[in-house]
Amino acid sequence: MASDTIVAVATPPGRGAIGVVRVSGPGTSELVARLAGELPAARRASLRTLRDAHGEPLDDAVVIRYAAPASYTGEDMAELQCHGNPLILERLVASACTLGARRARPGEFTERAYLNGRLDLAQAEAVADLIAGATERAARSALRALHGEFARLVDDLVARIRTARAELEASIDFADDLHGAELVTAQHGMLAALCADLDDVIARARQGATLAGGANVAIVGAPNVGKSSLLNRLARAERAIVTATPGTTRDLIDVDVVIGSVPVRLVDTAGLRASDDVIELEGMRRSHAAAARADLVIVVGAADVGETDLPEIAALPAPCIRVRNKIDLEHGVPRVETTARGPLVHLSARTGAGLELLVATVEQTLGVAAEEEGEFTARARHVDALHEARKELAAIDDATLADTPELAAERYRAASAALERITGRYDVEDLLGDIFARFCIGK
Ligand SMILES: Nc1nc2c(ncn2[C@@H]2O[C@H](COP(=O)(O)OP(=O)(O)OP(=O)(O)O)[C@@H](O)[C@H]2O)c(=O)[nH]1
Ligand SMILES: [Mg+2]
Repeated sequence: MASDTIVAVATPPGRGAIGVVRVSGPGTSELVARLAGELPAARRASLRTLRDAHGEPLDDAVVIRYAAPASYTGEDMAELQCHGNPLILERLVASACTLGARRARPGEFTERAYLNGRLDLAQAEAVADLIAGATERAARSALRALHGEFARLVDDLVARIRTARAELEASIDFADDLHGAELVTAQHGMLAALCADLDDVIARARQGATLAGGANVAIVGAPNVGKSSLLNRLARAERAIVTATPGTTRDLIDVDVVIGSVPVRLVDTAGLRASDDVIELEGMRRSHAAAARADLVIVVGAADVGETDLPEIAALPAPCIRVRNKIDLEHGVPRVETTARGPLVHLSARTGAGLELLVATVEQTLGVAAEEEGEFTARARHVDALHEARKELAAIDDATLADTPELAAERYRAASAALERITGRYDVEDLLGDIFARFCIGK
């Protein structure tokens, strides 16, 4: 438990009908009693005139007090609902500081909730995602993560890894209890099921990370194919200059848009072609860099420009969607073609025909096509930790199990440690309990 009491304005900056000041920590009751003249009952909305240390009235406020541990942070807490004037709120915070509180750091209320076991780490992160959610779907998914759906999946995997490890370690210590081949078969079964379920969680977490954190999408292609026109279409604003002159865009132009249900940072780039103009060359260098950084690259060609080969694009690590633009010039029909080099969307940035097909293809390629039951938001660090655990499990093979079970056990330990970093539950080893609980007394 923290020993100091923190205070902060909890509502957004600016004027509004109501502004809320939050207080948390052991000094809350005394502080509220000083401000409100007496201590209001817990969990009841009480109208009080708040006064500063000199008895000067600050504001009339609705005071709600929470007694530890039944509060967001797990500590004594109070919410003071004032009139939403930033000057009033600032005076109230300053008065609280005079009376012994200190200003909270960003996220400190949630940090305390985690430290006091009210939330696990993934849930604490979901709180931030819920607040930041750029789309309705992201907000819904963040709420599911906050309700612990993601943490439950991780906890379940950790429990199963521990069981597998406990059984393996038991067989090391009591070598004659289990026949070697039987052990390998049993471990095989557990490992296969674990890896399959872990892969499923990885796919879902990756999707959750895209929903919460968004994706970087670069638009590249030859000059004059309509890259900037496409960006403007998707941004629903004339953000980039469009002209009939090839080589119009010289620098990177990025806009934040929502494509389908994904927050996307969309980057328009300079057209790629042979050139000896220094400005254009620098622009192209940036185009390549943007494509290399992107989570998804949209490679644009056009009906009137002819097929241009961009070999350097083919080598990119990110998935590509190809676009054939300006189908209005060839009386083409909007459609998605499946090609050996990935999906090819026929559309017109000028008329907007086929744009919805591009949106759907982007969602599909980013793996967030349809909202799924139980979808949750996640972070890149969660995906990394899941991959790390997967790598450890993948390294446990028959030879390791049979010849060096200690090494296999160590890999199990590393895998669960990686997973427990997601929820922040990685602490003391209680594996011994796990092991011996599986034996009967006297054995
Ligand atoms: N008919 C038709 N013209 C288009 C379409 N999209 C873009 N254009 C035209 O194509 C020309 C080039 O468009 P831009 O969007 O500037 O092309 P860009 O790929 O950004 O070109 P650079 O910046 O030079 O690399 C402009 O005259 C646009 O009006 C389309 O769908 N149909
Ligand atoms: Mg352009």
